[in-house]
Amino acid sequence: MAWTKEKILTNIEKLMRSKFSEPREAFDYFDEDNDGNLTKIDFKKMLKEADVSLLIRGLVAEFMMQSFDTNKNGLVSWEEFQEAIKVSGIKK
Ligand SMILES: [Ca+2]
Ligand SMILES: [Ca+2]
Repeated sequence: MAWTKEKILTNIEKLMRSKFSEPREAFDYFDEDNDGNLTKIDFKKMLKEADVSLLIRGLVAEFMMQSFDTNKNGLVSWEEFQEAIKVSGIKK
């Protein structure tokens, strides 16, 4: 099975829909230390829960960090996360 960007987004969308009632809930769930930011490690966890293959998890997490983290501080804030969801077309 090929892991395209679309397939990964579809899996994440499915996870969001099945497990959380809104994006904020997902964000807070993966923000384990509650500092209001997601790290690359948090994204890896998200990808694990979205059943994305372990082989590409690190790569995809890196890609997500780079595209979500618009101010390039190495963290994804709630504002950046929200914006990324809007742009990617992932619905709650
Ligand atoms: Ca955090
Ligand atoms: Ca940031």
